Amino acid sequence: MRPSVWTLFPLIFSLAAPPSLGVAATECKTYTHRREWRLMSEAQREDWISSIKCLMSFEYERLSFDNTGGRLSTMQSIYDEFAFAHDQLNDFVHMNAYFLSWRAFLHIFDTKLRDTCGYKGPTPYWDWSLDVQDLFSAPVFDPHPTHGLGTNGNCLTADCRVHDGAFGPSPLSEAPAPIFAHPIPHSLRRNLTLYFGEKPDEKPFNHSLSQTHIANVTQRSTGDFFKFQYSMTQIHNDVHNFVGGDLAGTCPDQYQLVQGVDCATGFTPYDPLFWLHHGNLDRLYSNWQNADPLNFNSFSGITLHPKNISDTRFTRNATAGHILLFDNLSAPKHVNEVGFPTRWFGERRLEGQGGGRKKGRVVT
Ligand SMILES: *[C@@H]1O[C@H](CO)[C@@H](O)[C@H](O)[C@H]1NC(C)=O
Ligand SMILES: *[C@@H]1O[C@H](CO)[C@@H](O)[C@H](O)[C@H]1NC(C)=O
Ligand SMILES: *[C@@H]1O[C@H](CO)[C@@H](O)[C@H](O)[C@H]1NC(C)=O
Ligand SMILES: *[C@@H]1O[C@H](CO)[C@@H](O)[C@H](O)[C@H]1NC(C)=O
Ligand SMILES: *[C@@H]1O[C@H](CO)[C@@H](O)[C@H](O)[C@H]1NC(C)=O
Ligand SMILES: *[C@@H]1O[C@H](CO)[C@@H](O)[C@H](O)[C@H]1NC(C)=O
Ligand SMILES: [Cu+2]
Repeated sequence: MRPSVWTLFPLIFSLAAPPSLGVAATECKTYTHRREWRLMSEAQREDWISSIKCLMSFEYERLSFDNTGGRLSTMQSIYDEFAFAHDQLNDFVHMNAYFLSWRAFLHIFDTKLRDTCGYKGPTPYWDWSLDVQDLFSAPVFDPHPTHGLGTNGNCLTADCRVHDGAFGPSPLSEAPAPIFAHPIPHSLRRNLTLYFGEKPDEKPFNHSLSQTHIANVTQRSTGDFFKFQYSMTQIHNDVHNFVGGDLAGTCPDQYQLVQGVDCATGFTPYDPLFWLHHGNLDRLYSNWQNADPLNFNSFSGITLHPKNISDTRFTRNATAGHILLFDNLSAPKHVNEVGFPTRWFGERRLEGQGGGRKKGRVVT
Protein backbone atom coordinates (compact mmCIF):
# COMPACT_ATOMS: atom_id res chain seq x y z
CA MET A 1 0.00 0.00 0.00
CA ARG A 2 1.46 3.33 -0.95
CA PRO A 3 1.14 6.26 1.39
CA SER A 4 -1.55 8.67 0.40
CA VAL A 5 -0.32 11.89 -1.03
CA TRP A 6 -2.17 15.11 -0.43
CA THR A 7 -4.97 13.24 1.21
CA LEU A 8 -7.72 15.50 2.35
CA PHE A 9 -8.74 15.08 5.93
CA PRO A 10 -11.73 16.93 7.23
CA LEU A 11 -10.92 18.83 10.39
CA ILE A 12 -14.52 18.61 11.41
CA PHE A 13 -16.37 15.50 10.42
CA SER A 14 -19.41 16.17 8.36
CA LEU A 15 -21.34 13.12 9.41
CA ALA A 16 -24.22 13.27 11.79
CA ALA A 17 -23.47 11.20 14.86
CA PRO A 18 -26.09 8.94 16.39
CA PRO A 19 -28.88 10.85 18.10
CA SER A 20 -28.42 8.76 21.24
CA LEU A 21 -25.16 10.56 21.74
CA GLY A 22 -26.75 13.92 21.29
CA VAL A 23 -24.19 15.00 18.76
CA ALA A 24 -25.14 17.70 16.34
CA ALA A 25 -24.28 17.30 12.69
CA THR A 26 -21.45 19.61 11.82
CA GLU A 27 -20.88 20.79 8.33
CA CYS A 28 -17.37 20.35 7.10
CA LYS A 29 -15.98 23.63 5.82
CA THR A 30 -12.28 23.54 6.43
CA TYR A 31 -9.83 20.96 5.19
CA THR A 32 -6.18 20.56 5.86
CA HIS A 33 -3.63 18.91 3.59
CA ARG A 34 -1.64 16.15 5.17
CA ARG A 35 1.50 14.73 3.69
CA GLU A 36 3.92 12.00 4.62
CA TRP A 37 7.22 13.55 5.72
CA ARG A 38 9.34 11.80 3.08
CA LEU A 39 6.97 12.96 0.35
CA MET A 40 7.27 16.60 1.32
CA SER A 41 9.84 18.59 -0.60
CA GLU A 42 12.95 19.76 1.19
CA ALA A 43 11.59 23.30 1.05
CA GLN A 44 8.32 22.19 2.66
CA ARG A 45 10.16 20.34 5.43
CA GLU A 46 12.34 23.36 6.03
CA ASP A 47 9.26 25.60 6.17
CA TRP A 48 7.59 23.45 8.79
CA ILE A 49 10.77 23.31 10.88
CA SER A 50 11.26 27.08 10.59
CA SER A 51 7.71 27.65 11.77
CA ILE A 52 8.37 25.55 14.86
CA LYS A 53 11.50 27.59 15.52
CA CYS A 54 9.37 30.68 15.08
CA LEU A 55 7.03 29.46 17.86
CA MET A 56 10.15 28.90 19.98
CA SER A 57 11.14 32.53 19.47
CA PHE A 58 7.92 34.01 20.89
CA GLU A 59 7.97 34.57 24.61
CA TYR A 60 4.96 33.09 26.34
CA GLU A 61 3.96 35.60 28.98
CA ARG A 62 1.99 33.32 31.25
CA LEU A 63 4.87 30.89 31.66
CA SER A 64 7.55 33.54 31.88
CA PHE A 65 6.72 34.89 35.30
CA ASP A 66 6.78 33.22 38.71
CA ASN A 67 3.95 33.41 41.23
CA THR A 68 5.11 36.77 42.55
CA GLY A 69 5.28 38.29 39.08
CA GLY A 70 9.06 38.02 38.84
CA ARG A 71 10.47 37.18 35.43
CA LEU A 72 12.00 33.72 35.21
CA SER A 73 15.60 33.53 34.06
CA THR A 74 14.78 31.18 31.19
CA MET A 75 12.61 32.36 28.38
CA GLN A 76 9.41 30.36 28.01
CA SER A 77 8.11 30.21 24.49
CA ILE A 78 4.83 29.38 22.80
CA TYR A 79 6.40 26.04 21.89
CA ASP A 80 7.15 25.46 25.58
CA GLU A 81 3.48 25.99 26.30
CA PHE A 82 2.55 23.02 24.11
CA ALA A 83 4.92 20.73 25.99
CA PHE A 84 3.87 22.26 29.31
CA ALA A 85 0.15 21.92 28.57
CA HIS A 86 0.59 18.31 27.50
CA ASP A 87 2.42 17.63 30.73
CA GLN A 88 -0.30 19.30 32.80
CA LEU A 89 -3.00 17.25 31.11
CA ASN A 90 -1.11 13.99 30.90
CA ASP A 91 -3.34 12.00 33.22
CA PHE A 92 -6.54 13.10 31.55
CA VAL A 93 -5.72 12.55 27.92
CA HIS A 94 -4.19 9.12 27.92
CA MET A 95 -5.46 5.62 28.44
CA ASN A 96 -9.05 6.65 28.41
CA ALA A 97 -11.88 6.84 25.93
CA TYR A 98 -10.99 10.40 25.02
CA PHE A 99 -7.47 9.67 23.87
CA LEU A 100 -8.35 9.79 20.19
CA SER A 101 -10.39 12.96 20.61
CA TRP A 102 -7.20 14.74 21.53
CA ARG A 103 -6.76 15.28 17.84
CA ALA A 104 -7.88 18.74 18.81
CA PHE A 105 -4.48 19.36 20.43
CA LEU A 106 -2.81 18.63 17.10
CA HIS A 107 -5.21 20.95 15.38
CA ILE A 108 -4.55 23.74 17.86
CA PHE A 109 -0.83 23.34 17.21
CA ASP A 110 -1.26 23.29 13.45
CA THR A 111 -3.42 26.41 13.63
CA LYS A 112 -0.81 28.14 15.78
CA LEU A 113 1.92 27.41 13.23
CA ARG A 114 -0.24 28.96 10.54
CA ASP A 115 -1.72 31.92 12.42
CA THR A 116 1.35 32.96 14.38
CA CYS A 117 4.17 31.91 12.10
CA GLY A 118 2.59 32.00 8.65
CA TYR A 119 3.06 28.32 7.88
CA LYS A 120 1.28 27.45 4.64
CA GLY A 121 2.48 23.95 3.82
CA PRO A 122 0.93 20.55 4.43
CA THR A 123 0.50 19.07 7.90
CA PRO A 124 3.16 16.36 8.09
CA TYR A 125 2.83 12.83 9.37
CA TRP A 126 5.25 9.93 9.71
CA ASP A 127 3.95 6.63 8.37
CA TRP A 128 6.33 4.48 10.42
CA SER A 129 4.84 1.31 8.93
CA LEU A 130 6.96 2.07 5.83
CA ASP A 131 10.07 1.79 7.99
CA VAL A 132 9.08 -1.12 10.18
CA GLN A 133 11.90 -3.38 8.94
CA ASP A 134 14.53 -0.89 10.00
CA LEU A 135 13.17 1.98 12.04
CA PHE A 136 16.67 3.27 12.73
CA SER A 137 17.05 4.23 9.06
CA ALA A 138 13.68 5.97 8.77
CA PRO A 139 13.92 9.17 6.70
CA VAL A 140 12.58 11.23 9.61
CA PHE A 141 16.03 10.79 11.18
CA ASP A 142 17.81 13.19 8.87
CA PRO A 143 20.96 15.09 9.94
CA HIS A 144 20.43 17.97 7.50
CA PRO A 145 20.80 21.28 9.41
CA THR A 146 17.75 23.00 7.94
CA HIS A 147 15.32 20.38 6.67
CA GLY A 148 16.25 17.39 8.84
CA LEU A 149 14.77 16.48 12.22
CA GLY A 150 18.09 15.06 13.42
CA THR A 151 19.32 11.54 14.13
CA ASN A 152 19.82 9.62 17.35
CA GLY A 153 21.13 11.30 20.48
CA ASN A 154 24.45 10.61 22.12
CA CYS A 155 23.50 8.51 25.13
CA LEU A 156 27.03 7.48 25.99
CA THR A 157 28.42 10.85 26.99
CA ALA A 158 25.81 13.54 26.32
CA ASP A 159 22.55 12.58 28.06
CA CYS A 160 21.12 11.44 24.71
CA ARG A 161 21.32 14.94 23.21
CA VAL A 162 20.74 15.11 19.46
CA HIS A 163 23.80 16.66 17.83
CA ASP A 164 22.57 17.17 14.28
CA GLY A 165 19.53 18.20 12.27
CA ALA A 166 17.67 21.47 12.63
CA PHE A 167 17.22 21.02 16.39
CA GLY A 168 20.85 20.25 17.12
CA PRO A 169 23.72 22.75 17.37
CA SER A 170 24.15 24.63 14.08
CA PRO A 171 27.23 23.56 12.12
CA LEU A 172 27.09 26.80 10.14
CA SER A 173 26.55 29.52 12.70
CA GLU A 174 27.90 27.45 15.59
CA ALA A 175 24.75 28.46 17.46
CA PRO A 176 23.83 26.05 20.25
CA ALA A 177 20.82 23.75 19.94
CA PRO A 178 17.43 25.36 20.69
CA ILE A 179 16.64 25.19 24.38
CA PHE A 180 13.42 23.77 25.79
CA ALA A 181 12.40 25.15 29.16
CA HIS A 182 10.68 22.25 30.93
CA PRO A 183 11.16 20.65 33.35
CA ILE A 184 14.63 22.16 33.26
CA PRO A 185 16.40 23.81 30.32
CA HIS A 186 17.63 21.16 27.91
CA SER A 187 17.94 20.49 24.19
CA LEU A 188 16.37 17.71 22.11
CA ARG A 189 17.16 14.18 23.29
CA ARG A 190 16.66 10.76 21.70
CA ASN A 191 17.58 7.21 22.59
CA LEU A 192 16.54 4.95 19.72
CA THR A 193 16.03 1.39 20.87
CA LEU A 194 13.84 -1.58 19.96
CA TYR A 195 13.72 -2.89 23.53
CA PHE A 196 13.60 -1.74 27.11
CA GLY A 197 16.00 -4.60 27.65
CA GLU A 198 14.35 -5.67 30.86
CA LYS A 199 12.53 -8.89 30.15
CA PRO A 200 13.74 -11.86 28.11
CA ASP A 201 10.38 -12.20 26.33
CA GLU A 202 10.06 -8.52 25.40
CA LYS A 203 8.65 -7.85 21.95
CA PRO A 204 10.53 -5.25 19.89
CA PHE A 205 8.77 -1.89 19.61
CA ASN A 206 8.30 -2.39 15.87
CA HIS A 207 6.16 -5.52 16.32
CA SER A 208 2.95 -3.50 16.32
CA LEU A 209 3.89 -1.09 13.55
CA SER A 210 3.53 -3.20 10.41
CA GLN A 211 0.75 -2.72 7.90
CA THR A 212 -0.27 -6.33 8.55
CA HIS A 213 -0.78 -5.54 12.21
CA ILE A 214 -2.71 -2.36 11.48
CA ALA A 215 -4.94 -4.23 9.02
CA ASN A 216 -5.54 -6.94 11.59
CA VAL A 217 -6.44 -4.41 14.26
CA THR A 218 -8.79 -2.64 11.89
CA GLN A 219 -10.56 -5.88 10.91
CA ARG A 220 -10.92 -7.10 14.45
CA SER A 221 -12.29 -3.89 15.87
CA THR A 222 -15.19 -3.24 13.52
CA GLY A 223 -17.81 -1.30 15.43
CA ASP A 224 -15.75 -1.59 18.60
CA PHE A 225 -14.23 1.75 19.43
CA PHE A 226 -12.81 0.54 22.71
CA LYS A 227 -10.90 -2.31 21.06
CA PHE A 228 -9.55 -0.08 18.33
CA GLN A 229 -8.52 2.59 20.75
CA TYR A 230 -6.81 0.08 22.99
CA SER A 231 -4.71 -1.18 20.08
CA MET A 232 -3.93 2.35 18.98
CA THR A 233 -2.69 3.13 22.48
CA GLN A 234 -0.23 0.24 22.31
CA ILE A 235 0.94 1.25 18.86
CA HIS A 236 1.24 4.84 20.04
CA ASN A 237 3.37 3.84 22.99
CA ASP A 238 5.68 1.67 20.92
CA VAL A 239 6.72 4.63 18.77
CA HIS A 240 7.26 6.89 21.78
CA ASN A 241 9.35 4.17 23.38
CA PHE A 242 11.35 3.39 20.28
CA VAL A 243 12.46 7.01 19.90
CA GLY A 244 13.07 7.49 23.63
CA GLY A 245 14.52 10.67 25.13
CA ASP A 246 12.13 13.61 25.09
CA LEU A 247 9.51 11.72 23.08
CA ALA A 248 9.34 9.12 25.87
CA GLY A 249 9.36 11.75 28.61
CA THR A 250 12.69 10.65 30.05
CA CYS A 251 13.99 13.28 32.37
CA PRO A 252 17.18 15.21 31.56
CA ASP A 253 20.11 14.21 33.79
CA GLN A 254 20.46 17.83 34.80
CA TYR A 255 17.13 17.68 36.59
CA GLN A 256 18.32 14.94 38.90
CA LEU A 257 21.51 16.91 39.60
CA VAL A 258 19.76 20.19 40.35
CA GLN A 259 16.54 18.98 41.97
CA GLY A 260 17.90 15.90 43.66
CA VAL A 261 15.05 13.74 42.38
CA ASP A 262 14.12 12.10 39.15
CA CYS A 263 11.15 13.49 37.32
CA ALA A 264 8.13 12.02 35.62
CA THR A 265 7.02 14.32 32.90
CA GLY A 266 4.80 14.60 29.90
CA PHE A 267 6.88 17.06 27.89
CA THR A 268 6.89 14.69 24.90
CA PRO A 269 5.83 17.37 22.34
CA TYR A 270 9.36 18.79 22.56
CA ASP A 271 10.46 16.27 19.98
CA PRO A 272 8.88 17.55 16.75
CA LEU A 273 8.37 13.88 15.86
CA PHE A 274 5.48 14.07 18.31
CA TRP A 275 3.40 15.95 15.74
CA LEU A 276 4.36 13.59 12.93
CA HIS A 277 3.60 10.49 14.99
CA HIS A 278 0.26 11.81 16.18
CA GLY A 279 -0.58 13.00 12.70
CA ASN A 280 -0.20 9.40 11.59
CA LEU A 281 -2.37 8.08 14.42
CA ASP A 282 -4.98 10.59 13.37
CA ARG A 283 -4.76 9.33 9.80
CA LEU A 284 -5.16 5.72 10.98
CA TYR A 285 -8.14 6.71 13.07
CA SER A 286 -9.68 8.40 10.08
CA ASN A 287 -8.98 5.28 7.95
CA TRP A 288 -10.65 3.13 10.59
CA GLN A 289 -13.68 5.40 10.71
CA ASN A 290 -14.04 5.09 6.98
CA ALA A 291 -13.41 1.35 6.89
CA ASP A 292 -16.93 0.50 8.06
CA PRO A 293 -20.09 2.51 8.72
CA LEU A 294 -20.33 0.83 12.12
CA ASN A 295 -17.08 2.46 13.14
CA PHE A 296 -18.38 5.97 12.77
CA ASN A 297 -21.10 5.35 15.28
CA SER A 298 -18.98 3.55 17.77
CA PHE A 299 -17.83 5.28 20.91
CA SER A 300 -17.57 3.01 23.89
CA GLY A 301 -16.43 4.71 26.93
CA ILE A 302 -14.64 3.12 29.72
CA THR A 303 -11.28 4.19 30.85
CA LEU A 304 -8.50 1.81 30.01
CA HIS A 305 -6.45 2.25 33.13
CA PRO A 306 -8.19 4.58 35.51
CA LYS A 307 -5.54 5.80 37.86
CA ASN A 308 -7.94 6.72 40.61
CA ILE A 309 -11.37 5.30 40.23
CA SER A 310 -12.87 7.59 42.86
CA ASP A 311 -11.66 10.65 41.06
CA THR A 312 -14.75 11.81 39.24
CA ARG A 313 -12.64 13.18 36.42
CA PHE A 314 -11.82 9.59 35.46
CA THR A 315 -15.38 8.69 34.66
CA ARG A 316 -15.99 5.15 33.53
CA ASN A 317 -18.84 6.13 31.30
CA ALA A 318 -17.44 8.13 28.48
CA THR A 319 -19.77 10.46 26.66
CA ALA A 320 -19.40 12.65 23.63
CA GLY A 321 -20.30 15.54 25.89
CA HIS A 322 -17.11 15.11 27.88
CA ILE A 323 -15.09 18.28 28.18
CA LEU A 324 -11.52 18.31 26.97
CA LEU A 325 -9.21 20.82 28.60
CA PHE A 326 -6.25 22.43 26.89
CA ASP A 327 -4.57 24.30 29.70
CA ASN A 328 -4.00 27.80 28.36
CA LEU A 329 -3.94 26.88 24.69
CA SER A 330 -7.63 26.97 24.01
CA ALA A 331 -10.99 27.19 25.66
CA PRO A 332 -12.30 23.75 26.72
CA LYS A 333 -14.02 21.75 24.00
CA HIS A 334 -16.61 19.01 24.07
CA VAL A 335 -15.66 15.72 22.43
CA ASN A 336 -18.51 16.13 19.98
CA GLU A 337 -17.31 19.63 19.17
CA VAL A 338 -13.92 18.50 17.90
CA GLY A 339 -15.47 16.06 15.46
CA PHE A 340 -16.89 12.80 16.57
CA PRO A 341 -15.62 10.24 16.99
CA THR A 342 -12.15 11.47 16.48
CA ARG A 343 -8.65 10.51 17.10
CA TRP A 344 -5.79 11.25 19.22
CA PHE A 345 -3.21 9.97 21.44
CA GLY A 346 -2.95 7.70 24.43
CA GLU A 347 -0.37 6.46 26.79
CA ARG A 348 1.70 6.69 29.47
CA ARG A 349 2.65 5.63 32.85
CA LEU A 350 6.07 6.84 33.78
CA GLU A 351 8.46 4.70 35.65
CA GLY A 352 11.69 6.10 36.88
CA GLN A 353 11.59 5.78 40.60
CA GLY A 354 13.46 2.68 41.70
CA GLY A 355 13.69 -0.56 39.80
CA GLY A 356 16.12 -1.25 37.02
CA ARG A 357 14.81 1.38 34.67
CA LYS A 358 16.95 4.44 34.53
CA LYS A 359 14.29 6.88 33.59
CA GLY A 360 10.70 7.34 32.63
CA ARG A 361 9.53 5.61 29.53
CA VAL A 362 6.16 5.40 27.95
CA VAL A 363 4.59 2.06 28.70
CA THR A 364 1.16 0.55 28.41
C1 LIG B 1 11.71 -5.18 13.53
O1 LIG B 1 13.04 -4.74 13.33
C2 LIG B 1 13.98 -5.82 13.21
C3 LIG B 1 15.37 -5.22 13.19
O2 LIG B 1 15.45 -4.15 12.30
C4 LIG B 1 13.64 -6.62 11.96
O3 LIG B 1 14.53 -7.71 11.85
C5 LIG B 1 12.21 -7.14 12.09
O4 LIG B 1 11.84 -7.82 10.90
C6 LIG B 1 11.25 -5.99 12.32
N1 LIG B 1 9.91 -6.47 12.60
C7 LIG B 1 8.90 -6.26 11.78
C8 LIG B 1 7.56 -6.74 12.25
O5 LIG B 1 9.04 -5.73 10.70
C1 LIG C 1 18.64 4.19 26.43
O1 LIG C 1 17.70 3.12 26.29
C2 LIG C 1 18.21 1.86 26.76
C3 LIG C 1 17.19 0.80 26.43
O2 LIG C 1 15.94 1.07 27.03
C4 LIG C 1 18.46 1.97 28.24
O3 LIG C 1 19.00 0.75 28.72
C5 LIG C 1 19.46 3.09 28.51
O4 LIG C 1 19.62 3.27 29.90
C6 LIG C 1 18.99 4.39 27.89
N1 LIG C 1 20.06 5.36 28.02
C7 LIG C 1 19.91 6.52 28.66
C8 LIG C 1 21.12 7.35 28.79
O5 LIG C 1 18.83 6.86 29.09
C1 LIG D 1 -4.47 -10.78 14.45
O1 LIG D 1 -4.73 -10.51 15.82
C2 LIG D 1 -5.09 -11.62 16.58
C3 LIG D 1 -5.52 -11.17 17.97
O2 LIG D 1 -4.70 -10.13 18.44
C4 LIG D 1 -3.95 -12.62 16.60
O3 LIG D 1 -4.30 -13.77 17.35
C5 LIG D 1 -3.61 -13.01 15.17
O4 LIG D 1 -2.48 -13.85 15.18
C6 LIG D 1 -3.33 -11.79 14.34
N1 LIG D 1 -3.15 -12.17 12.95
C7 LIG D 1 -2.14 -11.72 12.22
C8 LIG D 1 -2.10 -12.16 10.81
O5 LIG D 1 -1.28 -10.97 12.67
C1 LIG E 1 -8.77 9.97 44.38
O1 LIG E 1 -9.61 11.05 44.00
C2 LIG E 1 -10.43 11.52 45.05
C3 LIG E 1 -11.37 12.55 44.47
O2 LIG E 1 -10.68 13.55 43.77
C4 LIG E 1 -9.56 12.06 46.17
O3 LIG E 1 -10.35 12.49 47.24
C5 LIG E 1 -8.62 10.98 46.65
O4 LIG E 1 -7.71 11.49 47.59
C6 LIG E 1 -7.82 10.38 45.49
N1 LIG E 1 -7.05 9.25 45.94
C7 LIG E 1 -5.77 9.09 45.61
C8 LIG E 1 -5.13 7.84 46.14
O5 LIG E 1 -5.15 9.90 44.94
C1 LIG F 1 -21.89 3.97 34.42
O1 LIG F 1 -23.12 3.50 33.89
C2 LIG F 1 -23.72 2.47 34.67
C3 LIG F 1 -24.97 1.95 33.97
O2 LIG F 1 -25.20 2.60 32.78
C4 LIG F 1 -24.03 3.00 36.06
O3 LIG F 1 -24.60 1.98 36.85
C5 LIG F 1 -22.76 3.52 36.70
O4 LIG F 1 -23.06 4.12 37.94
C6 LIG F 1 -22.07 4.54 35.82
N1 LIG F 1 -20.77 4.85 36.41
C7 LIG F 1 -20.31 6.10 36.53
C8 LIG F 1 -18.94 6.24 37.15
O5 LIG F 1 -20.92 7.07 36.14
C1 LIG G 1 -4.26 32.20 28.98
O1 LIG G 1 -3.69 32.95 30.05
C2 LIG G 1 -3.90 34.35 29.97
C3 LIG G 1 -3.14 35.02 31.09
O2 LIG G 1 -3.37 34.38 32.32
C4 LIG G 1 -5.41 34.64 30.03
O3 LIG G 1 -5.65 36.01 29.89
C5 LIG G 1 -6.10 33.88 28.87
O4 LIG G 1 -7.48 34.05 28.97
C6 LIG G 1 -5.76 32.40 28.94
N1 LIG G 1 -6.33 31.76 27.76
C7 LIG G 1 -6.99 30.59 27.82
C8 LIG G 1 -7.53 30.08 26.54
O5 LIG G 1 -7.15 29.96 28.84
CU1 LIG H 1 1.99 10.44 22.02
